[in-house]
Amino acid sequence: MIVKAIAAVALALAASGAAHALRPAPAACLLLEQGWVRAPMAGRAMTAGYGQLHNRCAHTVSLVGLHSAQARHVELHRTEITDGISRMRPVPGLQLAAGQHVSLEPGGLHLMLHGLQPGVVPGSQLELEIDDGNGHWVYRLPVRAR
Ligand SMILES: [Cu+2]
Repeated sequence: MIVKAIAAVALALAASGAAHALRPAPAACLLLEQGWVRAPMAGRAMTAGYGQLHNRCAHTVSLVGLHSAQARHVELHRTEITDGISRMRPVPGLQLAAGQHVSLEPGGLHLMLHGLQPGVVPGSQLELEIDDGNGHWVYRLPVRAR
């Protein structure tokens, strides 16, 4: 569930005077459903996040940016098995076709969070901001042991 849309709602509110009807805020194209973050191992400042990305718009949408105030940077990674060795590689500029679902799951595509703040522990929440080119959408993802 999207908990707030930072820029979009603020702009919509600023643009609507008291005498004008409130314009509907732009809607998110990309939704992250069932999102969660794996609690980092003790002493580690990185971890992964998962969920289902869904483009509910009728056109192709790019994942423009990922940010969290609780991590130095967030990127999209893909786990690949090469010669029996599991490696993770950054995936720049993911695009989803109209209506497409993409699963972020262990062993596949995932969110990679680097430089985590100390409070990211089981039972806490991590705020993740997704920029889909249509706005910045903020999610609060539960942090779980698994
Ligand atoms: Cu990774």
